[in-house]
Amino acid sequence: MPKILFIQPTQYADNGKLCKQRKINLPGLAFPLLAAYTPAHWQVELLIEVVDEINFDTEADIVAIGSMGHATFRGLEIAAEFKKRGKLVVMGGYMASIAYKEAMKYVDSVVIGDAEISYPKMLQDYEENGTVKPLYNYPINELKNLPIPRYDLLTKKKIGSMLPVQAGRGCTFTCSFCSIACLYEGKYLYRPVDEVIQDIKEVKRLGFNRFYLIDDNIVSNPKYLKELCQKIIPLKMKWASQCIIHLAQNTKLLKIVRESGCDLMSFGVESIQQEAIDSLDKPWLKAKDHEKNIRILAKSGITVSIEMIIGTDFDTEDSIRETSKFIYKNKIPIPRFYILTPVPGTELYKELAKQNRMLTDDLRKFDGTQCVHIPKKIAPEKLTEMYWWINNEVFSIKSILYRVLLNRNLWKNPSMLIFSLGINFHYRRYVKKRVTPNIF
Ligand code: B12
Ligand code: SF4
Repeated sequence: MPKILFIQPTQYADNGKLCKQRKINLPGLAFPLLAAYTPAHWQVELLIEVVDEINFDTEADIVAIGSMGHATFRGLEIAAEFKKRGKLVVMGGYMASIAYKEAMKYVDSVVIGDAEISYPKMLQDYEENGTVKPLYNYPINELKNLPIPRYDLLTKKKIGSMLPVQAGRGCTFTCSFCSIACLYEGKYLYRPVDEVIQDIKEVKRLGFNRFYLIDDNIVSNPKYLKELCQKIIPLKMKWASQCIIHLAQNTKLLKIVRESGCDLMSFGVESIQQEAIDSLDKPWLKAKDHEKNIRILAKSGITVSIEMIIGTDFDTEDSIRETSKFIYKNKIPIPRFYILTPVPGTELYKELAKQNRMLTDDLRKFDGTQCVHIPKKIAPEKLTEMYWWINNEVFSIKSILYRVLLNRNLWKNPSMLIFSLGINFHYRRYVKKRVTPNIF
């Protein structure tokens, strides 16, 4: 019986050690989904390195490695070790897709983007010829008839309280810094509502009352979201996702989103300065509306998680201090920051490279915690210093207590209050270790 070993690598911390956790709260869906596409006569194993140890003496015929952000470098190390042992190694996921020419130097095969067509073709090639092609690139044009993911591969592990379910893939917007925009170029595909519901029912059957709806902007199609929510309501589940903050402005949609059990959403508000937002090709996002939108969402009962970028050409030491005040004043329960990182392949990278403003090509440094370009109004070293400053500031005990414990909206939902406290202290620990407060 042939065997495939899927590996989701972890990343390195500043001290050179691998990031490990007791459990994973938000597992990715790629491998459980690919496992469901694997013919029944194949044996499948999944290792998620943040909780599992890698067995380099595996009897697997193919080792398939994921590439999310800077964890890719650990992935390449793992690939090298398996190659040394004569294994056939393949790679897929965002980073390998965007930088496929680089990835192809290290592995036997790279799958670019969606793998629904490519992956079965690759296994077939292996069975017929004992080997695979160096590159598979078969984009899909619809997201229909996906099999139910092999959730059993996740439930065997130490995972938290939710499982992932996919609604859409890609995004209708094309923000200059975004890997989704780079890969999907404005394409947004969504699954038929009933297929999404089928997966949610499976999650429920497995004993979970919460799921994470994977979609880069779940309000892209309000009609679709409304129908989906209407069908989620009878299932009595809780869910989280991410979307543009404009959800706050659609009262009817927000109401049904809440009724369907959504209690946590992540919003990319990027910056408190409009010029900075405009410079990221996101002019439809209005900084002047941030506070009002956050208030509406928080009052509706949604726990607001926001993502912000520092290091645009409009950032200064002062603007970063103002950003910290903005988080505090608006009692944002779950804030996250990244240094503007021009990932090769994105419009932002092309622009900065053309202007000779890239400081390094060492992709190991592209982890969102180090400045790798030359911003106009702040020195790169100062920006990196301010990144850790703002994280230390917002994840200080004083700020956590004020934003979370003294947050009246969170007290209406004690489980989200406890969840938010837990996440904040978790991020605080990561910041102390100088690791991006994200993996959880
Ligand atoms: C869930 C998630 C997480 C989870 C789980 C991570 C994990 N390791 O599994 C958490 C919260 C921990 C996380 C952390 C991070 N994430 Co994340 N995450 C996501 C999210 C929201 C969903 C991923 C998912 O399950 N998608 C559903 C599956 C079905 O789609 P897919 O992953 O694209 O997989 C398909 C294909 O790409 C392909 N495929 C994928 N992998 C492989 C591997 C092989 C071998 C093959 C053949 C095919 C293949 O097959 C699938 C079916 O077609 C995505 C956004 C997104 N839209 O995907 C971001 C995203 C992937 N994350 C991203 C980033 C940057 C990170 C972090 C680096 C953030 C940070 N600075 O810390 C960390 C890295 C953590 C780590 N060590 O791996 C970026 C990736 C950008 C890039 N250039 O690589 C994304 C795209 C978000 C974004 N908008 O920028 N993440
Ligand atoms: S709206 Fe979000 S997911 Fe869509 S392109 Fe912009 S940053 Fe990326």
